[in-house]
Amino acid sequence: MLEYSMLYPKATQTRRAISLDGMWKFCLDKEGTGEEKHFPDGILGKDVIPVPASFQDFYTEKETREFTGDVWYEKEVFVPEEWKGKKVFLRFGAATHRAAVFVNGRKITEHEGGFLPFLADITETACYNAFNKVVVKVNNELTVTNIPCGETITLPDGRKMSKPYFDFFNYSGLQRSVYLIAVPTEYVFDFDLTYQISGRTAEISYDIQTTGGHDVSVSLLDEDGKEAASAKGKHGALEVKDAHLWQVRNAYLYRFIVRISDGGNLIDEYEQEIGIRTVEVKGASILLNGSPVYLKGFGKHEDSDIVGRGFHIGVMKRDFELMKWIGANSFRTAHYPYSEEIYQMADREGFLVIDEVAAVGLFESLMNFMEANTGKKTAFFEKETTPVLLKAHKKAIEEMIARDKNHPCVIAWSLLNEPDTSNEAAVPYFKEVFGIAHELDKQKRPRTFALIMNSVPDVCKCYQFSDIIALNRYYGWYVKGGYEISEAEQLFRKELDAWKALNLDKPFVFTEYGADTLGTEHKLPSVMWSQEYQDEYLKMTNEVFDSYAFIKGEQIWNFADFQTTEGILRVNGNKKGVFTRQRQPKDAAYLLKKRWTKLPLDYKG
Ligand code: GCB
Repeated sequence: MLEYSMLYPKATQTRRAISLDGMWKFCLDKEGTGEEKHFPDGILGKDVIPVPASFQDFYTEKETREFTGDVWYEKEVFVPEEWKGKKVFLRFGAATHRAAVFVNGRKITEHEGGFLPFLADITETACYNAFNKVVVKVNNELTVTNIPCGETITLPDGRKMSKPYFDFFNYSGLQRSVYLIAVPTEYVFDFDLTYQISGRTAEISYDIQTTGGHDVSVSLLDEDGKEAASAKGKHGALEVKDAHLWQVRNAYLYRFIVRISDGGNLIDEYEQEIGIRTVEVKGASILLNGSPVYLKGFGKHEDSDIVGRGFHIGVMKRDFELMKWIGANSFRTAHYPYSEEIYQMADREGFLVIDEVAAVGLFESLMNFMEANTGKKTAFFEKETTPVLLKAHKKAIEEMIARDKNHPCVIAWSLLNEPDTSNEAAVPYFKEVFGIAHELDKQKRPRTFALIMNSVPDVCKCYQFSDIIALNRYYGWYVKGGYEISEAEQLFRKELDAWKALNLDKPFVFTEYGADTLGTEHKLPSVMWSQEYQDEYLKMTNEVFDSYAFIKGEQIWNFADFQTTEGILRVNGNKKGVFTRQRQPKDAAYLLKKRWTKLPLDYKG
């Protein structure tokens, strides 16, 4: 059972939502003694920083960028007098990776996990008609007991350092929007929708949770604002005649409105845009509204200059425009649930989203994806601490599904990225993780996880859990790159033949493939890292994709270049982007545009 409502903050007739985005006071806590120094009553210094944003890339000192430990935020927040008698919350879109929230010196709540929202109930603590001091301690240390996994080491001079088991910079802070919200004491807490379509009629079954016993009614408005259906009761069904379906890159959004009332008095009202669509896996097909779809698109990151992993509304817009331009229809939220506004945009633009929980780095080594080929014996899921990790992982899945389940764009859950599946110890872990996703999602969306390159048929103990087999493969890059690319192709086909021989009768999607490419580099004939090689690599890969009927999607790694930890394998970041970090096309973008704008939606259907 959820601790708090995950519904997106919205002002309605009965609710208020005030954005607290903007400048917040900020300081690092180098000694980790903020509490002793009474930071909850007010933090040190006069520095201010934008929220939402990662704190790292604003500063010119490397010590700040690489800082690992506690950072503190503070803001004066006015709570209106007329909110007395309502429930008042602070809502954090995310605090990476964990946070403690204090109001007027009192600790209100803590939250673990850096990519999902949480509420701090300040109804009792807030001073009304007055300013309140909100202080947030955010900690960005990596551990093996929370996701994403990594380590925090201490350098000889005593400074802490993050050692991610994953390939993206450990950006952190208040990276998403913060709201002050007020809702009635009896309010809409959560709802689930499921769809059935027969001919031109759709049935929307709904299940609403409120915090009280008063009557509930629901109403559905079409895009012209006309009522398409209505019903009474917390549970029931709406019949929509001549339903407009939510289709790929052709979205139709209805407004779903829930009201609680006491006779003629409105107690609470909430509304959300929804799309009528079904999604299922049948044999080797992914079906949307009963018709096969082929996924074209990207593994992405929330990553851009200056704001790091901070949500940036302009970057989001540019990314969607580029995805439309190139002919993409889908993306995976690698490697964590993204900002909620991105799903709202995907709903509006008709993109298919594989929603990934932050379970990345579940492998026993640093830059683990590189060591996967070395045969090093690993047993990640056999640690003493595994049960603690599992608990955190399941909680994150619960929060992700609660947050995202009513987005039409979400067509599948990705429950892990590149875990260690070479050992039987992974099996009971997977059972739990896949089980909880199935249980919590009333739409029973397909579940998947991205298989690391050594997870081939005779090694991987867990692919049977997946409804869609998702492969991350780098033949022609990590395996036999450059002049050896013809051998890479042979090995690639050999692996796919082995999968084919299993006759799994499931769809396969490539959730990663790609080659690092410098936007500045041209070379004829090609060398690895040049734009010519990225094209050569893609031509080979695309031919392989086209020769196997069970491959039902291609999501290249990555949409854009992104920041990673520094090291000899990365030239100031991962350069596998089809676009640069500044969102300009590399040559490969034109090659993909040519291919993707031609491939029909039901390709190989
Ligand atoms: C992977 C990881 C991804 C890396 C990518 C790469 O397998 O899932 O996080 O960035 O490879 O470029 O090496």
